[in-house]
Amino acid sequence: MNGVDYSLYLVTGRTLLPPGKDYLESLEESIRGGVTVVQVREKDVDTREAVCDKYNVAVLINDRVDVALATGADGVHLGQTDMTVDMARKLLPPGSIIGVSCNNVAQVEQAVLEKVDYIGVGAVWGTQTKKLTSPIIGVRGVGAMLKVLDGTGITAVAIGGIKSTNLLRTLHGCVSITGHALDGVAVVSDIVASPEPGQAASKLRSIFKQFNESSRSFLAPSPSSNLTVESILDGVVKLMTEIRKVNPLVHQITNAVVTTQSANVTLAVGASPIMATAPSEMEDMTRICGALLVNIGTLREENLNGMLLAGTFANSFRKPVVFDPVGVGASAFRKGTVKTLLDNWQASVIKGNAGELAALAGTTEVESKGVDSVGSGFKDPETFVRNLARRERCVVVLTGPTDYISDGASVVVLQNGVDVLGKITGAGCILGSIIGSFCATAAHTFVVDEALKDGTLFRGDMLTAAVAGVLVLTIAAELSVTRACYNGPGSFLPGLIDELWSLEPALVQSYAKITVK
Ligand code: 3NM
Ligand code: MG
Repeated sequence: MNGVDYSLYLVTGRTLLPPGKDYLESLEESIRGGVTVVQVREKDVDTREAVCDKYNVAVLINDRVDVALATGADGVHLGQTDMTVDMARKLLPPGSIIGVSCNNVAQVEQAVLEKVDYIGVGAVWGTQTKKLTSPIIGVRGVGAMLKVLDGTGITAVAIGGIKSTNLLRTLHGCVSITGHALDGVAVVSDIVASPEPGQAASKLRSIFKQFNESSRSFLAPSPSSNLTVESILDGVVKLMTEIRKVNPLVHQITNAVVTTQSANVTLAVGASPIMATAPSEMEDMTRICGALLVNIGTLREENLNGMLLAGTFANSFRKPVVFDPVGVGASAFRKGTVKTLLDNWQASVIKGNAGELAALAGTTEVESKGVDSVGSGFKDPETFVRNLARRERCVVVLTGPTDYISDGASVVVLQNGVDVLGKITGAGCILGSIIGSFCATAAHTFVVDEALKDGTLFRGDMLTAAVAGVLVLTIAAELSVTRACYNGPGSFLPGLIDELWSLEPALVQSYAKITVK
């Protein structure tokens, strides 16, 4: 059976049916709601489900080639410990579909060699439905597996804990650096355990459709393919003018070292800070704010839940999220936290120094000492930021003597700044607050209700917002050291706040040392 639509792949699970719900009734409702392919995964299965024939939906049998043969099913789904693909192919009629479960890149490579029809990638989230025998991959681990399928024609669905509440994050995050996205998602409990399986299926299907229509390309709303220095600087000037009119609220979960100066800097650039951390107020905060900043400096266990909730709510309200993985390389706790946070929600901008971004990317090319980067940085910083942006599916800002900003297509290179920025604490952290302020401004023109109707995870031009943040901070810093009262790091910081307060857009346009690659 060719031309199977894998977009919504239902795996059956009789034991999860709500009390009083009949198995075939639930199945029929879910197919009417939008399920496109069904895998029968029952311990004592012996029938092909006639209801699937009625709606012309492909039926695959889990594991049991004998049952597939006896029932005339369209194919089988094999786990890593089930019968081999070769053996199944010998037993099944020509043209039968064969899919396998894959948990890592090596298993995908094997599946390619065996020329399977599709793979099920899982578990992508934690699940109660099946006792897992392999590690949870996480949304951000799926891209590397999909990349192996480039040019093979093999389709891929993700499975494990996928629900309507995390589907958009799943689809947006499960994309390779080459742009290879999922062909569909496989679901058990979100449909089967629902008293209204038709509605559950229809909700999942419509999110999938919206994703395909609006966010399948790398960054929504528009990848930066024809950016010029002039167009970026025009955008920066526009944001600098708008920020004072919009006065956006920027919700910041940041660290104990910089909280006051981050709030002051936010005010100085024309935005309003709110520094809330309690989990129980995260929904209200993200609802009213224009953007969220999450900074993991001075990380404490009791802040994790708030960070997790804030980012998740921000995604669901389509508010930009700026993430600052301060000192991520310094401890296993910070590394694990960054993985958990980024697997759960989509950042719009990730900002870090070379040591932090190297740790985030899992390379040892640049080392860190606590929160500081050691050595001269990456050999090829442009390729590094471009690939990290593609992998993390967001804008990446690599700070240092030269700053590199990429959305996965273009790389903007900025060379403003002064050494004394490295002699005050939290220069990087205040940059996060300023970028967050411009992201809020860039997203402001989009009405939330309108945003929620489509599959875009965040709105507005996050690349220009990040460039604006870096230019505004570094040029204000250059001006601060020329003041008559400047006398070193102590007088630098108040001078910087004053310069941020009075900075004219036209000055930024003329002082910017910017190139676009
Ligand atoms: N296979 P739910 S996870 C059947 O990782 C199955 O291979 C998995 O159920 C794998 O959608 C899983 O309820 C269960 O989380 C998925
Ligand atoms: Mg099996």
